[in-house]
Amino acid sequence: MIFFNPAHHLQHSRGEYNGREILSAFECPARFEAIVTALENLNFGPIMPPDDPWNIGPAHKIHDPKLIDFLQTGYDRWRELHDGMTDDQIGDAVPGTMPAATMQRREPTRVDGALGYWCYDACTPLQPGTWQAVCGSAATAIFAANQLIKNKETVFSLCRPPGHHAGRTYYGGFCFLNNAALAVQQLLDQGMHRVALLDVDYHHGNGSQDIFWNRDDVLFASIHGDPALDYPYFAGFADETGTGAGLGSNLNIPLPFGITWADYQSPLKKALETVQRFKPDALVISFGADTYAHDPIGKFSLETHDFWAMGRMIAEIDLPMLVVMEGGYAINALGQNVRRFLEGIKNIS
Ligand code: SP5
Ligand code: ZN
Repeated sequence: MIFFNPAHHLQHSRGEYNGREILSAFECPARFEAIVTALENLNFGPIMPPDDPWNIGPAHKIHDPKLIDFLQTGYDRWRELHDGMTDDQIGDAVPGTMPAATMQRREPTRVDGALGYWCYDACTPLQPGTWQAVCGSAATAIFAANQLIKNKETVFSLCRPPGHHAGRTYYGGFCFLNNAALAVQQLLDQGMHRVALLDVDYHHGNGSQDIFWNRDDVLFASIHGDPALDYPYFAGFADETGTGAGLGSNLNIPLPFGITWADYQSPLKKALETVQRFKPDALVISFGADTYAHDPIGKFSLETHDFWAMGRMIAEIDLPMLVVMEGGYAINALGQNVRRFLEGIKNIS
């Protein structure tokens, strides 16, 4: 079955500054439409919205409640700060100042400062409908987790906005709440004992790593562009292996630019062997198609047919699986890339 967020379009970033001009936003509603269109006649069961698009379930176990509250109220506070102006005049709420490592971590009382306390980059705007879109995306992943518990049959959660860059106390990277982490927690809360989270988005899933860093009931494994070279820059190195009870249940495999499917297979095999050794009850996959050769942000070189092989290789480990959509920005190929991945998982040629 496929679940999707009907409120996704309420998040529509106006653009990204590249130092010279504002480019049209990479993370945009058209991504979602392209995927839905490509999946329409896919033999993967019905495509449906979550039963309750406001149900963010175990969010308080995954995120600091103060972060959740900030996401919920942040735009209204931004609006109050610009008393008398319309939403269009005010524009999106984006931080301009983030604390450097040795500065004070105290939440500023005014929202324009608080933005930089909770959000670590400038491409993740709060807008009038952000909270609705974010809840809908989280609810989609949680509903998919409930379905997986019921049927044990692979489910796809078409989340937008994405989630894997959102950590326990921060948001960023187009992500607000961590949809995949919420799905993992929901599976555990519904009776599973151990869950693995495999992240094959081009970017390191720093938020997911942060959330499960000290836990031994969740394995986090990620294959991604080397953070010495690319976003998120400050997490994702191979020597990050977890702490406390979680020591050894975090695996990072950073790779250089230009990786082809021939290069990707053995890191993926290593990640899957680690997943199997963990003996999880289910596998959640943070899937991003930004590993595609012609992605405007990602710098790997996978082709559309390679996503089929990737899906096939992952499905061979034979666990109940929940696929959560993350990144992927080459709109004209995105639908096919997602479709081929799902077909690989289902072994549909
Ligand atoms: C979910 C996800 O994939 N988030 C990625 C966030 C990446 N944000 C930084 C993007 C920097 C884009 N630089 C544009 C270069 C265009 N040539
Ligand atoms: Zn990504």
